[in-house]
Amino acid sequence: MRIGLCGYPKVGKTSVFEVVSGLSSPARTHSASLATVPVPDERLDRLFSDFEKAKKVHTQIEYRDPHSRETSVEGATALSLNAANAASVLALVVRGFENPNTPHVFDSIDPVRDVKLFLNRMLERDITVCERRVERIDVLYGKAKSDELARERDIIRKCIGYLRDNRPLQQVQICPAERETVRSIEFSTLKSLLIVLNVDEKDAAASRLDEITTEFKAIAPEYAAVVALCAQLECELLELDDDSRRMFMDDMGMTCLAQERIIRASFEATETIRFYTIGDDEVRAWPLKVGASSVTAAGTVHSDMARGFIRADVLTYDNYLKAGSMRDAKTQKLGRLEGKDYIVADGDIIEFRFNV
Ligand SMILES: Nc1nc2c(ncn2[C@@H]2O[C@H](COP(=O)(O)OP(=O)(O)O)[C@@H](O)[C@H]2O)c(=O)[nH]1
Ligand SMILES: [Mg+2]
Repeated sequence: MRIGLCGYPKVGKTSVFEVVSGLSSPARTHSASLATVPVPDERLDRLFSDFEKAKKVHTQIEYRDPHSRETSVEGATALSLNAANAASVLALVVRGFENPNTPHVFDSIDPVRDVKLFLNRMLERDITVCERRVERIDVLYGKAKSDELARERDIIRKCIGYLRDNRPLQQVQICPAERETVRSIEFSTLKSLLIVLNVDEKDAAASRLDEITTEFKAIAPEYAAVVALCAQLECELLELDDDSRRMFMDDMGMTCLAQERIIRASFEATETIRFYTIGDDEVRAWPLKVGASSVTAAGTVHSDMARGFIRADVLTYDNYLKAGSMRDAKTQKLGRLEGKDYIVADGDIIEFRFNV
């Protein structure tokens, strides 16, 4: 699961990246810094403490922070959207902090305005990408007519209609078959959206962050998740030892570190659930798209398991807790066998039966 940080210059993208990566030294490519972080998971912790396996494997998220010296609004926007290709989530960082040393590109602080403007840019970008593809299809169609191309062009034209109506593609119904037909296009408005509001030091207290988040959710696009933090303070906190950090946080009215909140919010923005497997040497959490079937889940673990799929032995996490242990759940017959069309639920503990 990949998340691309994007936004205007000097809003705190790199600071937010440092917060999520916990200041550990990230990998660098020529165009971006990359950090892979585990998604906190209480269910996995509990399962792990029960099974005494060698390894605990969390679901992971990769964050990308594009390197950019680009200072023009146009250039920086295009660059950050292009850098997010291959990411399934955009983390749009907007600025709520004042800092006279680094003025905002629009000279004033107005995060609501910035979200609106950036969303417009995303819509415009998607329209441009669509129009380019239609031009290309016209050329190809002129050479050799095909139903496939005609269908693709129809779907793209429909998308252009939505986009011109100011509707991000996340908010319209595109069926999986249509999505598959236009898979060559990286729509930015089809990605999940997490708005990361980088607030001023004076707004860093937990109660104030809650207020701001609630206010922001009301004006943000319906499909977006919202998380607020003061990136500057959070970076400073990460450098302190535990005791000093606790004192500093108490002074500022901060209750928990933003690192965990951002990672959780990122995961929640992706419409992904987690299922669990207990292997010979590891207890593991796996990400899965909401609505995916047990055979897709099997394929996530290993392609052989999907190919030779027989049954999924499913224990819900609630039943596991009720029984208190896996063995008791087995003797009480709380698990059930499911076929390949079973829609996996968040928290399912699954043993796949397969034969290859
Ligand atoms: N006062 C204040 N300054 C911040 C905050 N977050 C970032 N900055 C500063 O703003 C400048 C730009 O931040 P940076 O993370 O490099 O932004 P980017 O260009 O979006 O990657 C840096 O000088 C940061 O120290 C914040 O929460 N409060
Ligand atoms: Mg940066």
